[in-house]
Amino acid sequence: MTEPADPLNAELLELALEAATRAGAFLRDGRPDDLGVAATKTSAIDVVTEMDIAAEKLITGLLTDRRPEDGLLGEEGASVEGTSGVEWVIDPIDGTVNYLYGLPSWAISIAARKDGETLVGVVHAPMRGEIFRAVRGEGAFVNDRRARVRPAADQALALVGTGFGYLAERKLQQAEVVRRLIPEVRDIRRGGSAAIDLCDVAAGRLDAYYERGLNPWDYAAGDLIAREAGALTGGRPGEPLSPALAIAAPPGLFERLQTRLDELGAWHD
Ligand code: LIP
Repeated sequence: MTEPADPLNAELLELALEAATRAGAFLRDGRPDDLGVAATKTSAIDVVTEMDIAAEKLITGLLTDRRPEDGLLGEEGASVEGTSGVEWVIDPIDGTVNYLYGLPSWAISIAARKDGETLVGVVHAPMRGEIFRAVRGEGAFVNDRRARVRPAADQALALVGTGFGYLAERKLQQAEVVRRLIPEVRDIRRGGSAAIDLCDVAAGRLDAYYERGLNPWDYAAGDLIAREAGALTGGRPGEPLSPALAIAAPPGLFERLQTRLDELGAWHD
């Protein structure tokens, strides 16, 4: 693996990789057979396990030990204003419900941002034995192979990933969007981890992905990885990828899908 050109990016990437791999081993090898729900958030199905909380502590502990001046934003409560300008955006388990049920599609997502720009992104999917990584301007990789998006497919031939929220009202609208879209594409896939879905676009395993209602920790790393692999990412036409709407696809397909999703109301509940 070639060293990133910028020494700061090299340090941030090395730290993100170390934290993600250590958390991945802990989560893969230490998952209790009787794992249960430790708490819920926006609804009874928006769950947190003891392993989410412990993994975030492991990651933030390592990052703070090495770079105490950095800011932290984590799904399970890490929130530190830093003084260095660098902020870590952490999802200790993206795909928590999959992890809770013992399904393999979950990941650790760690991104480093400076002045609002994502410099480094790492997504580690331990049950797949895969680490996706990207440094801004230096391409995206899955393990040691370069990741590239698939050539833009016609929308009718596109395999499209998506996901659903935790509130019934939002899920109703999301289901209506899928009902209208599914006859217009090859098929739909719902993997349960936005970070992995974005990386699968980067690796050419999905033609496109979209979802409404993500949090920054779900997409910060995967967005950079997808863009560095050749995807366009964004929200409504002219808007950046955000919790309102996240879309990722190769140029050519991205614009058509973005227009269609806007017509179908994928951006609102
Ligand atoms: C998950 C996202 C996924 C979405 C799920 C959930 P979490 O994040 O990665 O795309 O469909 O509802 O929000 O909660 O497992 O970190």
